[in-house]
Amino acid sequence: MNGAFITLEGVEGCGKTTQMTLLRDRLEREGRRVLLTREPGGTPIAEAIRDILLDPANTALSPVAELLLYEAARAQHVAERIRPALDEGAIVICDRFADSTTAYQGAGRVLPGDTVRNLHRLATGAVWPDLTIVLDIPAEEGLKRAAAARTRDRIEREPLEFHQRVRREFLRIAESEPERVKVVDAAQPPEAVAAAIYELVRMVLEQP
Ligand code: T5A
Repeated sequence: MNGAFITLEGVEGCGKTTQMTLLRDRLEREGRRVLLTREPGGTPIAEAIRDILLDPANTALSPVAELLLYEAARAQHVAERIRPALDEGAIVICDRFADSTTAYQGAGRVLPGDTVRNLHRLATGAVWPDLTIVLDIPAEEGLKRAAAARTRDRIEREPLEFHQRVRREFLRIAESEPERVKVVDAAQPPEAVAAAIYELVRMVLEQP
């Protein structure tokens, strides 16, 4: 069976973590080898960078430093974990990837899109998702869910308009790359979201 690189994206609290676990369990029941991982993070070095990025105390972090740290974490993650797993034929399911940088740092922080794209190329090499699923929900609903689940991190503390720009950017990316990026309504009950995701993944895995 072939490996594949699948990423889940969306605003805060859209349900990525919940859905990744359900998807992993279902694919493993079919006998497939699956790696679940996340960004920022996924390796010890990238997790250390994650701590800096999400620490609410780091209010002095500049937008450009933030962008470079997300890409630095990604470069390490791709080199150390994602690329080797794909080379071994695993299905890699990643909680956020480069589209999050386009949405949060590009649209959210209003940094230049061409700079962000060039950094993606540098950090990822030729590793790019076969399928990206955007779990779409209004930003205020996602923030409510996330706040109910745990303490707010540095990015979650941004104002609602920031998160609304992020949501619009994910939808724009999906519109501009309809082959790779699919949108699923994340306001549905978890089982319905899981069924929609599985169907999209199945279609990619069954491609010759
Ligand atoms: N970031 C990340 C950038 O700015 N740039 C980048 O390049 C990258 C990679 C990461 C932060 O970094 C930013 C984005 C983020 O701000 P994180 O802790 O990984 O931080 O945060 P999130 O990715 O947003 O993860 P969350 O845990 O907040 O949200 P999830 O994983 O989308 O949601 P989940 O599954 O934990 O669910 C949240 C709550 O909702 C419930 C769950 O039970 C849980 O309580 N829920 C539902 N409730 C009703 N209906 C459903 N369908 C539900 N699904 C889940």
